[in-house]
Amino acid sequence: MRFAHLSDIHLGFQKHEALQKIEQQVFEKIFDQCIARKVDFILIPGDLFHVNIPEMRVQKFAFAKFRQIYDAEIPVYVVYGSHDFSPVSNSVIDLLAEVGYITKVTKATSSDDGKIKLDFLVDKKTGVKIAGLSGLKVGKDREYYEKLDSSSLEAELGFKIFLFHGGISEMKTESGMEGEHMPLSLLPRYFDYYAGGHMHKFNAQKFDDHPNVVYPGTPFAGYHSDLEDNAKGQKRGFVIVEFEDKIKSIEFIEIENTRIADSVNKELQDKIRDVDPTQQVIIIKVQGEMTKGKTADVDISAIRDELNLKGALVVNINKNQLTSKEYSITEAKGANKEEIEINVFSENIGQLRFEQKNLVGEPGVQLAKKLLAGFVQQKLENEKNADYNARIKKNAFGILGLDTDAS
Ligand SMILES: [Mn+2]
Repeated sequence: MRFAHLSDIHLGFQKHEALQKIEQQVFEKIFDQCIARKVDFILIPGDLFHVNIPEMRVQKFAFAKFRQIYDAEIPVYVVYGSHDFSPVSNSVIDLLAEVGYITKVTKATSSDDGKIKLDFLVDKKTGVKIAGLSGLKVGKDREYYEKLDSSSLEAELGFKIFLFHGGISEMKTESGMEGEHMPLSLLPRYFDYYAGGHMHKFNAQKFDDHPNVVYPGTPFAGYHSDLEDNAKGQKRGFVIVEFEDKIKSIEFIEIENTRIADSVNKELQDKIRDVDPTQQVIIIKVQGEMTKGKTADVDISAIRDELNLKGALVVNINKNQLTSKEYSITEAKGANKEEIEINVFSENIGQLRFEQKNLVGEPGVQLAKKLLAGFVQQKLENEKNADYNARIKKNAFGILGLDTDAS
């Protein structure tokens, strides 16, 4: 049996259209994987939405996706996060629960002595017992947990999962974006799995009385700093847990979110929004090293157009100091086509690290030249595509000195 655990999706956070698209694509990919991997149920401990009532575009998207999960007969168990929380059940979470696409986990009653008693709900198919508490606005959480009647929760037998939304001191990271943290001891003990939300980076730890405390982190972004972390290569995704009567494995599934170039473009756009370029000479220098993507994808013309449109006198943008870890081709000049080609090869071959001597240096340039000549051969009249492809391929392998019999 297996379940998926995701959190802090923050649907509706992005204002920029290109980023809204990524926000949705990432969520779609996760749900697609949940269906493909046949998970028995999905846990979402909070901040599914960025606000309790997001704009209609976001709601429409979410309802369509949850409908798919519902049709695939995968139950979804949810608690509020600090962002989509509503003290009076005025959240799109409550709409989704009302139509039956998701189930709100928190079943709390207060007893006469001021204690808060939580009831379990039981997942029909697996028999797993689930309890949880919603995230509240800052500072209120701790009060709630202090009043929690833990003993009845701890005494319950069977495979148990606890959903919560909040920072735990013992799992604190350097990011400092999560606000207050509470000690782990406030969470009831002896659950098999603690499905956490609120912390935006994947974090899974084991403790004596709390065997598996897991935060999948945001799959894309819920703070602006998340986008910066993404640009620095922070892995994003969700978690899939295999279990029988005990946990068998906890796997972090990475979901590719953004091309680095997109976040550079976004950063540039944000920066120029703050300046009034009217009648000004604007000089922008972009520098640094991109961990992924190509420098060519950083779209300077869009920035230039926007500044010109706003009445800038002269716009001068320079990205010569921007480099990428990924291979990118530097332009080269020459008097004719052949010279340009050779210069491009000579300029760029230094980026390659191969042990084979014939692939680097001057021999490499000569080899590249021959290969290019091989590739630009036209298709013969009446030649079938398959025959043409085979001929070009065979020729290329021949130039590389590779045995083609196997192919
Ligand atoms: Mn969050």
